[in-house]
Amino acid sequence: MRALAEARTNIALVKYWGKCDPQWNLPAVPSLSLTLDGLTTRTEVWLDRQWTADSLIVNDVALHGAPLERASRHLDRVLGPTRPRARVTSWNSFPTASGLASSASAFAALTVAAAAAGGLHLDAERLSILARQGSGSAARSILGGIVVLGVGTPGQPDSARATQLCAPEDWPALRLVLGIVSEEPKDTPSTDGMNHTAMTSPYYGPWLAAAPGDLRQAVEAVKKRDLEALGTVAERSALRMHASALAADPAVVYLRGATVEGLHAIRALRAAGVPAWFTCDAGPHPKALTDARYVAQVAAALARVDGVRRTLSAAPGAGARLLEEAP
Ligand code: 2P0
Repeated sequence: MRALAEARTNIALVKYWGKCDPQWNLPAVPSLSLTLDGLTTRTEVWLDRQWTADSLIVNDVALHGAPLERASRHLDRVLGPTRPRARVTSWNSFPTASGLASSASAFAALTVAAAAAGGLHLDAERLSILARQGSGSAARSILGGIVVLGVGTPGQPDSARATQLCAPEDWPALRLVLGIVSEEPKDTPSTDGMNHTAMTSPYYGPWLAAAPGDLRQAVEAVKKRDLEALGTVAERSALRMHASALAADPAVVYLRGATVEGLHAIRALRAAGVPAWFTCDAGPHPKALTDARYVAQVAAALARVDGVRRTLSAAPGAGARLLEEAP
């Protein structure tokens, strides 16, 4: 059996940073994200009982070691330990080395393709729970538009899944502008960064305490389609996440000069009347939440920042979907 699926990456506006149960990959804080149109992973899963090992090809390069093991563990999770071996072939519509090839679109597409190839017809709730165990942010890429991922209950693998708050067509003018800083892989993978923050940062407790309030305000803002209120929470949540990481021992520092200059450029735009709010993930790229009418201005401001190599902009995108199924 063979199946092809696609999923888009997503950027959190209220950040997920920390797990309450690492074994089941359950988040310690709720998060809210925007699924991004145009930043797509397509993944084909081919299952055959005659094969003796799994293989993984990403953008025409065969991967071995840790990435292959992580994909194999995810296939076991979706299809059970007695499953046939798989050939997984994946393509990103955006450069893998840009630091945007997040695990979100990868594990969302892999979950949908693996389930279909195994003849399982799973609903979005089940797909999101499975995708989350591959990577927390992947739970959110199962759905389109603006998505909420809840907090988990330790020991209960089904306790955290994503739900859609706003479909892409319900806020079509929303945009995320991304300033691409470096094409280097990051030093600290997000899983390690958040676990180290949880173990050593004196600011991790305050981060956990502030997150539910940030989520509540973001949900209210989305319901009212209030860009200013949503942007305000998004910028605050991103900076609080980085503050907790910066206070770890030793510090987890994803920010680069261009990231901080990007933040100042976005704030300067705002002071001049342009609606734009900063966010940044476990990497150096400054990103801005804005409205379609201001994309050119925001992209130009980010492009002027020293160290920003180019910019991308994305509208709200659709959730993961199955493209083909074949015997
Ligand atoms: C987010 N990030 O909410 C946060 C903000 C990065 C910074 O979710 O350990 O790769 O696989 O569950 O999903 C990146 O973390 O972590 C992430 P795991 P994941 O988007």
